[in-house]
Parts: sequence; structure tokens; C-alpha cells
Amino acid sequence: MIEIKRLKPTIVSNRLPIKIESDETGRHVIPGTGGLVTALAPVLRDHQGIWIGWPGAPIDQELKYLLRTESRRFGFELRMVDLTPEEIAGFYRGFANEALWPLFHDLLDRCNFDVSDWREYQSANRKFALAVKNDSPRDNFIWIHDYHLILTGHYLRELGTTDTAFFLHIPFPPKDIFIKLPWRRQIMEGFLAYKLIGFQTERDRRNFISCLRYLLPEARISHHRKFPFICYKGQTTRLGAFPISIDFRGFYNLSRSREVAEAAWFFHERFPNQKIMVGVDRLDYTKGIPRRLLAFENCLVRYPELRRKITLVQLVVPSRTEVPEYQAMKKRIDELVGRINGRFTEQGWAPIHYIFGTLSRVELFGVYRASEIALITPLKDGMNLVAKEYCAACIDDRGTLILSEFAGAAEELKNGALIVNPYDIEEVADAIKAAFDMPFDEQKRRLALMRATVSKYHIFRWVEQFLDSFKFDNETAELPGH
Ligand code: ADQ
Repeated sequence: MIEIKRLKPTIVSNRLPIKIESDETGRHVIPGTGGLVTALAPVLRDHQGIWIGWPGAPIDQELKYLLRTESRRFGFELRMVDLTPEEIAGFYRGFANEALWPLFHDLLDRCNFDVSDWREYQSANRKFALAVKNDSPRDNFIWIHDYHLILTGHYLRELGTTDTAFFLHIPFPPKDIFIKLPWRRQIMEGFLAYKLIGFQTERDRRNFISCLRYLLPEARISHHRKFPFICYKGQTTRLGAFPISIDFRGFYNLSRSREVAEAAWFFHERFPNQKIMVGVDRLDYTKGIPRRLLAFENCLVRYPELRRKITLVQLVVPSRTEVPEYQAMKKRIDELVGRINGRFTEQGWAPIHYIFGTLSRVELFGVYRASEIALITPLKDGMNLVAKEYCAACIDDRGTLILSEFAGAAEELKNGALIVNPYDIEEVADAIKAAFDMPFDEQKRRLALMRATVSKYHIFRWVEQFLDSFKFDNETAELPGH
């Protein structure tokens, strides 16, 4: 069990970890199944914690009632922040997803820097801070998540709350990219309102420090034990790298279940005498799906001996489907799949099996188990949990992971994965061929290395390390430079 003694947590994220579904019997609130809620729920239950966020739907009396009832079932409190349609447009769809999301993924040409979106971002972050102030007991430790809420800590400080920490789930960009943001100084100062900032990787932390040196040269950067920390305007911020992970044991056991074995068998039956190569992504331009399809096409051209012997199963989870840019991306993927299948399909074999939808955990792990290759080639990714899930699912030691060097997961998995530059179509095509030909002993050796890492640094350890670092910060009376 995680030892967090006096820390009572309040988690704050843009979205509450719930799904609201409707059927003929009415609306239902379903608990979320993501890794974050799985890891944090026991901590929240044991320490009377609270989770604050936007429910993803307009708040009415019925939803309030449903959430109160669900809070009892969850074992911890869920509190809602209401967002107006203007805030959803300007803060969420606008500044968070059209400015920060592409900027932090190094995709400058997709950025839309709009001053009214920036105003909505500030006002929504202030609103979250007020909700925390009103709903969270005074002595709670406030843990804020992700790029939507960078400024919330700053507004909380204005309201007198300083025990705050932040985790950035997405990458932090290199200096030459970040400094293009018109409000770069305000965002940087916003970060420094937290006592602890967690990044996914060392690379993100280094990028942050290099931006800081450039934008706020008056900030003092020192080192204490393994953490750099920053003194700025009388406050101290500690910077950590905490690669997020998965519930390894849970997924490993799931992969051994009869249900998953049956789902895997079902897939094998559909693609007899072939190696299945899987790609799993949310619909997003950062995931590099079109280039991956082109790399597979290139592979089939340059290595025709693979035809009829390999099938790419590409799963795409619908995401932000109301946004025209995402609709255009889906169209582009549909067209590429159609063109490549049209070009190579023969009697009894089509190279790409494309599924646009959400699978159950059992179905998803069935696909992982059935796949001898995973092709994970984001253009940039904070971590990429699919890569880690695949490692947990390969319980019979068969499987090769092809992984983009620009996924955070590459820092931990480079000892076992075939690391590729997703922009280099020929290199990815060669990696597919190498994975196809890889002898079983080599697969087993590489998987063992990756599994050793993921099983050791699982999601519960991630939570523990983050909370320990915060506690350490609070308990260190005399940091050098204080
Ligand atoms: P995401 O960009 O959503 O997360 P990722 O880390 O890959 O990316 O997580 C995706 C999750 O969705 C996985 O747990 C996966 O199992 C699930 N999923 C994918 N396809 C599915 C399908 N067809 N059906 C059902 N489930 C599916 C953001 C950052 C990442 C970072 C995480 C966590 O962008 O870089 O790793 O947060 O910090």
C-alpha cells in the first residue's frame, strides 16, 4: 500500500474520470477505466480524497444527483466544474487543443494562437482554482493534471493555496518551439507556482529548464539530491521526471485469462497463416497513422515476399470527432487504407484490417496477444501506454515492438524495442521486415528486457514516487538556496 501518511489528495483534471451514457432507462454515470483513475482510486479511497473536473456535459439537477450517488460507489468524492459553451470553445477546443497540444508536440504549423482563446484559458483556469478552493478541505494536497490546467496553480496561489503539484502528461517542447508561443512568459511563470512539476521524461525536463533559462533568466536553478529545483520570486519549484506506466500485473493477469485467449484465437482464425501486426491509437495527428500506412506500403513494395504473410490490424479510437481537422484526418486514413488495400489485395488476403471504434479491454488484449508485431510510430508522444500494454500482453514471449524514438516510452524501452524515426518511411519499412524475420529467441530476449522495466515501474509505483517526492519537498525544511 502506498505510504502517504498525512497527504490527503485532491486530484484536479479537465475531465472527471467518468463516462455519461444514456439508454432507454435514462442517463448513467460509468466509472472511467484509464490507468490514472485505476492508480489513484485506492489512494483517494483510503485518504478521503476528492477528484474535481468537468463532467463533459452540461450540469443539471439529475447529473448532480447521479454524481452524488456514484461518488458513494467510487468510494471518493467527485466534484464538478461547470464550463460555459464559450469556455468549451475557447479554453478547451481553442487554447488547450489548438495552441498547447500542437505546440507541445512540436507541430507549429498546426498551432492557432488566438488572443480570445487565451483569455478563455485564463478564465477557465481561474474557475478551476476557485472550485478547488471551495470544494477541497484546507489541508489537502492539490495534484493538478495536464496541459489544460497549467495556470490553475497560479490562481490557487493568489487565493492563498500553495500545496500544489502538477503532472504534464504530454511532452514539453524544445526551447526553439516553445518560445513561439505569444504568452510564453505567463505560461512559464504559471508553471513556477507549483511546488513540484512532474514530466514524463528527462528530455522534457531538460527542455523545460532550457526554456526557463532563456525566458526567466532571473530564476535560480540549483540541484538538491536527484532533483533540480528553481527559486523564483521567493517560491521554490522542484522538477521531477516520472514516466507514467500501466497496471502491469493487472494487464498481465488479464492477458492470461480465458476470455482474452478466446479473443486472441478469434483473431488468429480470421487471419490464418499470417503474422498480425497491430497499430493502436486515438485518432490524432500526433500519432503518425498516415505515415505508418505509407511505411507499410513501402515495405510491401520493397519486400514482396511478405505479401499474403502479414496483416496490419490498425485500431483507431474516435477522438475529437466534432473538430473538422480530425474529420479530415479520418478521411485521409480511410483513403490511404482503401488505396493500399486496392493496390495489394489478392484472393483471400488484404494487407490492412482497419477498425474505427473502441474495443473492450478483453478484445484489445486479445488483439495484442494475437499480434506478433506492434507498430507504434507517433510523431511525438508524452509516453504512449499502448507500447507498455503490449509488453504486458505478450505472455508467451512472442512479440516485437517497433517504437518511435519520439515516444516518451522509448527512453525506457529502447533496450528491447526496434527504435525508428517515424518520419523515415524506409527505416520503418525495414524495421517491419526485421520484426517479421526475427527469430523467437531474439523476440524473447528483447521482451524480457522490456517487461523487466514495465513490471518494475508500474503505475502504482509511479503514484508512490510522485507523492513521495512531494512529501519530501514539504518535509525538507532547509533546501539550499531557500
Ligand atoms: P493518449 O494520447 O490517449 O494519452 P496513450 O498513452 O497511448 O495515449 O493511451 C491510450 C489508451 O487508450 C491506452 O490505454 C489504450 O489501451 C487505450 N486504447 C487505445 N485504442 C483503443 C481501442 N481501440 N479500444 C479501447 N481502448 C483503446 C495521453 C498522452 C500520452 C500519455 C498518456 C498518459 O498523449 O502520451 O502516455 O496521456 O499520460
